[in-house]
Amino acid sequence: MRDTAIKLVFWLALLGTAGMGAAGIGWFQISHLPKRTHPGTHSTELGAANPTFKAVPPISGQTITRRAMLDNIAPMVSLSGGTFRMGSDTAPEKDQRPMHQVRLAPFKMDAHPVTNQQFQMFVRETNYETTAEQQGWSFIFHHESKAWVRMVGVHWRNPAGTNPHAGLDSGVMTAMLDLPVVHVSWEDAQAFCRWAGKRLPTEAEWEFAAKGGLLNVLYPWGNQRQTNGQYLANFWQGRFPDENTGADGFLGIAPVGSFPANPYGLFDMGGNVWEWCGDRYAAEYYRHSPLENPQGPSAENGEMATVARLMLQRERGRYASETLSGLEPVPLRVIRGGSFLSAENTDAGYRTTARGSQPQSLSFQDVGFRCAECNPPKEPAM
Ligand SMILES: [Ca+2]
Repeated sequence: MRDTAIKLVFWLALLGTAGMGAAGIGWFQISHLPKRTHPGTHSTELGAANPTFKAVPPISGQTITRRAMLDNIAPMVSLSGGTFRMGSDTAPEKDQRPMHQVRLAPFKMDAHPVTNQQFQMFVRETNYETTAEQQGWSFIFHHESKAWVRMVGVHWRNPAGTNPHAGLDSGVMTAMLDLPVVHVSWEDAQAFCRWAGKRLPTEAEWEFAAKGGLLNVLYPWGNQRQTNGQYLANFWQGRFPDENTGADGFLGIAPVGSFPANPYGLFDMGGNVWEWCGDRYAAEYYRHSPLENPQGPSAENGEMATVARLMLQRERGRYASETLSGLEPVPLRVIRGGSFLSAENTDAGYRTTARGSQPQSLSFQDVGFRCAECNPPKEPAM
């Protein structure tokens, strides 16, 4: 199944027959991330269907002070760069082929995904509103219907949709501070990075970092899913979506750094939350990506999620096109690392070479990000 599992396929349907008690709910089922969410979530009617694009805050003279505060709670790791082999000729997904040589300049990467505490700093300073907050919904995996649903009222401060009071101020509950921020679109991640004086990692940087200097390592922690009987990352044990054994100690998202770092000193490079990369996504990109510091396909060559593309799925299953009639074509951006909802029988996204993608203006309960920067630093280009 994995040869098709990593591909992004949208199904749009009415959920009125799915037993959720709310007719007219549109939903996507995304085959590479079929997941179960927290129990107790309830779907309500949809918000606006068309995500809003936002301007990012400009870099100001406050950046240096801000960086000092950020570095205190979010250290970065210096990576030497150099040459490595990217991709896989043996993985079932064709978008990982061919394995090819890449040479990277030195760079720095956040030691762990951006946390709610960091994102809260950003929001309090800028009054930034995320895509999910603007459009009024975000994606959650609904375990009863076994599908991804757009759930009203879900955003980074209310990730499970269970707190009706979330959002009354810009804060999050103390217990959430060390969790990776989720329900952030690629555009939200870009805005945070600009504010922090950083940028998103490229996909090549992400894979280089995940491998930790190990040759062709399957997972960031080694070549076996368990080490001495222990799981070294937060992913899904059991057959998704029916059984989540929590054998790694976490049924949902884990605080960052709950598991050992990889040899480069980077935490959570496999599992916990998917992470946005700067690159556009194209399944064929590795066939012609450059040797030096690849940045992903151009705007012309990157794949898009469009109404037309969704319409193509019409013959394959149930959907209601009406709810998305306002959608504009949106670039797909790379996501990496898998999440707490990634399982061996689905995407196994925690493999170092596994590629995922999502439309840049959508947000999900298991997609976050971490920042990178050139070393020595320079003005972010993205
Ligand atoms: Ca887990």
